[in-house]
Amino acid sequence: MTTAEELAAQAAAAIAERTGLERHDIAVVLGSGWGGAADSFPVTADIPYEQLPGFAASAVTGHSGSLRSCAVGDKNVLFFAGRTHYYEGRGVDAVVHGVRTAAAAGCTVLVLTNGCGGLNPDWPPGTPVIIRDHINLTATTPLVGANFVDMTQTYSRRLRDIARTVDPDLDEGVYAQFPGPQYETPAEVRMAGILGADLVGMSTVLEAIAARAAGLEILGLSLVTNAAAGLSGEALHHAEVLQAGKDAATRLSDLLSRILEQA
Ligand code: 8IG
Repeated sequence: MTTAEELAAQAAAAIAERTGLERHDIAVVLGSGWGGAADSFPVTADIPYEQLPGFAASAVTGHSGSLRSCAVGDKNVLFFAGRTHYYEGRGVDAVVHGVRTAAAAGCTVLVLTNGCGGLNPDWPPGTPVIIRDHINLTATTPLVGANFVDMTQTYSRRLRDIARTVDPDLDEGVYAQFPGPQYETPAEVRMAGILGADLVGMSTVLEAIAARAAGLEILGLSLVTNAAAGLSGEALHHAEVLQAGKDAATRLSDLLSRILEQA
């Protein structure tokens, strides 16, 4: 039996070998719309997921499936281009394997990005939002046993302040993870709003839980790619999600690079 931690240690060892770097400092998970945000940095290595223990090629259009090591200032940054989603049915360990690998590779800071639906009418598609807190609507967790992780400060005050220094226009919101893969009904979106959510998506929360368990400091950044179901009167399509990401690409990549320089 290989435990989840052992598998992450194997992946971290493979990363060290392929990059020639004993450790990395920051990990960034690139979600829908954020794929281009790593393109401005010098690449040390780009490793297809199939070549790393425990990783699988991504099934979703717009998620490419490789791990890139880049130099950002004096920091070594791991960019996970493509993530495993809970709805793929590979289990919660597969969903958080990248996070555990980042911790095993030495990272102390984790930037989780995603594309999501927005509940606030002030946030049209293409608006980046800082995640202030989250609601876990998946009815599961990557943690097993009496592991009572404190989630009071899941999303780091320090990193949120850096993000807002970089872009004072950024708002903050509460992100709720639904299991997916279907989008919400309008009634489910209203429910999420009543519960205190501003953003609805299918990622990030399970990863944030595993990251806090591993002691990582987290920054969460959402790109609102669509109004949540029922708010715009229109149906939701994955194509509009991809288009919103393309339209926002320059702003997102500027935002992310300036945050990483200070993180
Ligand atoms: I991009 O409206 C994207 N991902 N659950 N709802 C959920 N996930 C999403 C949405 C959305 N948009």
